[in-house]
Amino acid sequence: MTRHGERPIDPPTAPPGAVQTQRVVAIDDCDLIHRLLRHHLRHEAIEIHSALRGEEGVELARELDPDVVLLDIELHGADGFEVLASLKGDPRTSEIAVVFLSASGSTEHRVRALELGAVDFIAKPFAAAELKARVRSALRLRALVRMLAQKARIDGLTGLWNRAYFDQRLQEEVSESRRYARALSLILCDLDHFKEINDRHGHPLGDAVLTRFGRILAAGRASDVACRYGGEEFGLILPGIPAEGAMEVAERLRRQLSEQVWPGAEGLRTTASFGIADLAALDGAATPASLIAAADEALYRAKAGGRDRVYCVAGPSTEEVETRPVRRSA
Ligand code: GH3
Ligand code: MG
Ligand code: MG
Ligand code: MG
Repeated sequence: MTRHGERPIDPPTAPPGAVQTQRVVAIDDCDLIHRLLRHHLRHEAIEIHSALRGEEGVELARELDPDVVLLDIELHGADGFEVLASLKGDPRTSEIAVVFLSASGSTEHRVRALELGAVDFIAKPFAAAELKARVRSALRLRALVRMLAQKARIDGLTGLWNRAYFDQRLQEEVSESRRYARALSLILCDLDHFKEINDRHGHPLGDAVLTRFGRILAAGRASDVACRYGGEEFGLILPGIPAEGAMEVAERLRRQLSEQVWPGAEGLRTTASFGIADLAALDGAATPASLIAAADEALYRAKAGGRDRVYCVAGPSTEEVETRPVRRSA
């Protein structure tokens, strides 16, 4: 599964230090060096891939997304500095930890390599122990950078994706859905009278309600993208799902939240209002902003209609629909 299947509350990146196979691409024009590297690193929990030419190494790095590149300076064709510039200049490979390998003891070379973004330098001929130690340190650094990048996209309270990720992801999903004429729906939801919950039962309980609702949102299909949009507002991006499907999803979420019980907070009922927009219901020039505006409009109507309900704004191809709790007569 690609990045698109990641769940924020079940991060794919193991914490630094955890045992998992990391990948190393070694780029050197000397076959003996490749054999030595494999020999010295044979007991490390890493996969090693080899390239004899710089261009080939860059291709391999794009394809394999390795954690570390071990890079010779003196290569036939593109030299190590050119290879480093290509890796750093491409967002797909710019975060790989690059360690230079070189027979040249030149200070100028080392300084230039570090300035261009390499993280370390190993002098040839290398001792097995130093090679291992430097490769491990580069792998640790890479794991930390991955973890920080992951944290920067996650909401600290609920563990859902945060607003920054929501914006980026919605942009990607809107352009992909338009390109491949695929369905895409957006659900925006807002907890009802949440200020009153905080005021009556205290902020810690308010936080617990946010967290519980976050769990409910995250329990859907792996391809759904559940985000905390801000405060007590949440967004659910549903790739491949048209309005009717989104209505079912939202209705299920609405019911689940309203059925929650809160021991110790007598009389508390938690509900939310839901607004749905379907990309296909917007005109040809649909953008992330117009999709959000349509879902927001629907959410406003759900609030105005009495809260604890799901509303979907009509478009050329969708009916205006609303679902609300079924009230049993006494
Ligand atoms: P409505 O039904 O119209 O949405 O009313 P509301 O009270 O939910 O809306 P309002 O915008 O007036 O209040 C939202 C409240 O959400 C106010 C704010 O203090 C609270 N809130 C936002 N973020 C957090 C948080 O992280 N934790 C807690 N406990 N409360 C939060
Ligand atoms: Mg060489
Ligand atoms: Mg609000
Ligand atoms: Mg609210």
